[in-house]
Amino acid sequence: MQREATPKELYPLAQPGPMTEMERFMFESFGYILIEDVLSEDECDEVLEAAKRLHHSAPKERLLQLGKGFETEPSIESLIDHPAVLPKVRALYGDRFVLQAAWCTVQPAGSQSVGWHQDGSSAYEFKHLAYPTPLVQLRASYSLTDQSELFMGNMMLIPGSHRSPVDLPKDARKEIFASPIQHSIRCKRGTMLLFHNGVWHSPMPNDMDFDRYNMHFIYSPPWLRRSDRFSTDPAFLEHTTPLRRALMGDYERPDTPFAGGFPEIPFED
Ligand SMILES: O=C(O)CCC(=O)C(=O)O
Repeated sequence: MQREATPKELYPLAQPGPMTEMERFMFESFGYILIEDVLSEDECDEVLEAAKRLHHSAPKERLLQLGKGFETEPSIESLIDHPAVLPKVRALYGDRFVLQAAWCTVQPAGSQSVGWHQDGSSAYEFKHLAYPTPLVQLRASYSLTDQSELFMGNMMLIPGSHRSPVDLPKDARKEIFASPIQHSIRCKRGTMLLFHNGVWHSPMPNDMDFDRYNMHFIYSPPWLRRSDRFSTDPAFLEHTTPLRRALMGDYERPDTPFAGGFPEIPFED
């Protein structure tokens, strides 16, 4: 089984902004793309401080995800429509999508939560909808702490596995090195990873003496039920921008026929 770091030449590296034809090809082939340096050091510091505030009173034993931090933390709110990333989301979904969840995730120092999975709902898995598994949760993950070497809580993914008609074998799902074709992403903090819900993935153990933080934003078609909140805090809806308000998907009548309940999202272009 592969135990070496994935050579960086194999990474599907993309640039900030609109999705190029090559980036689209890479996303469709691997199910993920990476953009480096989306956040500056200062921006990472700011979002990291916010992440630590959110997790302040939570137990630090294993992987823990806390939702809707954007409601109270402006630096997290500002990532909802980051100009490096949002055009990619639009390229994949068109102009009708929502922020289905935003999870601030810690993998504490000296802990591990290896568990290979596809994203979605275990109540009714997306792979039962159709083959290949449709894109229903598009995850933009910002690394807030350094993951430039292995065993820093890195994301591991199996490129192309969103197109596999068979599951990752059960006996591999708790293995760090689950498959010879996995990618174990080594990235600087400030890197953004965008991936398809069907891609099998897992966090790597964090052997460091500091906690690993990632900030995840999950974009979905407008009819998918939100998973980090039943509804968005009215105070947040009041003070945020029109674009972010629309991306919350708190429609007054979402179920009217012919999409009548889904107002247009006020993109600037
Ligand atoms: O932050 C992480 O390590 C990723 C967590 C994860 O795999 C998930 O939420 O599906």
